[in-house]
Amino acid sequence: MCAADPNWLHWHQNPAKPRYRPPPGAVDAHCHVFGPAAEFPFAPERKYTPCDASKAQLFALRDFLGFGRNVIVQATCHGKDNRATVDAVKAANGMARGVATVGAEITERELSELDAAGIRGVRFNFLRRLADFTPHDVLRRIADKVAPFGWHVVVYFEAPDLAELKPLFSALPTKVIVDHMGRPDVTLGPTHAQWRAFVDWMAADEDVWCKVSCPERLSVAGPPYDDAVPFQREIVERFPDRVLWGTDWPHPNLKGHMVDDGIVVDQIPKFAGTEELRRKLLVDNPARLYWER
Ligand code: 0GY
Repeated sequence: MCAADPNWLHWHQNPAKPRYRPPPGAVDAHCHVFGPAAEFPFAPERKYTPCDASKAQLFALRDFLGFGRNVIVQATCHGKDNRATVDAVKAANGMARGVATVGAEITERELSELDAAGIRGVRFNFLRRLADFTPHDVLRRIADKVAPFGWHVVVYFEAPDLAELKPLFSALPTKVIVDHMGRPDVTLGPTHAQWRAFVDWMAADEDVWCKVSCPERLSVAGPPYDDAVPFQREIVERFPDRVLWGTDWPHPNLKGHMVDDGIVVDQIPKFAGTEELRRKLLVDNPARLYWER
């Protein structure tokens, strides 16, 4: 099954082999599996219907790009039904961890089962086109439930919404991992108050981590997405121990052009300029967050 919207592109079938070779054990810390719908139906409340993207296809991409591990993140099209994510994490034999989406009704027993399967966090989506916002008190109750498991909270929001959401996020009893740098408007440039507010928040709160991912969603210049690099570089250099990176495969909701996963891998050395920064970004940080407790 694939998107009904004719402008929505299928994920890249033939990505370039990256010239950059990630270090051994490198983690693609933001990717998804979609269905297959025949086995794992999409959520009735979803706001988009993606193309199937199976665990076998994800693992093949991982190997092709030179990565060793994945963090598979529940996407909104599967709602709170985490079966596809859990199935993929289990099938990876320790080479994947997962981030789930749950409601406040989740029980300790269900959380234990997810934990045993390899889930290490819960995700909340604050993009209006993707999901209905979780009320703040509900998010807080869920965070209180997952904190004893050593899990973290993953949040996806757009830059103009940070001011309103920041007090909620900073009061949580867990680490907070921000998807795609909080989606800055790159046309405003890295000196703009909106981006400074995000960097200042990271500087003030050591529990905030950031995925320097999705240049293809932020860029207006197009591939190889050089206009996103100053934003990625600033975060990697200032907060080298609190950054993650991911492909975002299979890139739901992309219109205009489909990203080539090889090109985003080749972008990594542009914003993580040393071996040490790249090792922290791709190996040490995700290993600490997802494989050690
Ligand atoms: C991403 C980005 C998007 C989709 C989702 O959960 C989702 O559906 O996060 C998007 O459309 O920007 O991280 O996959």
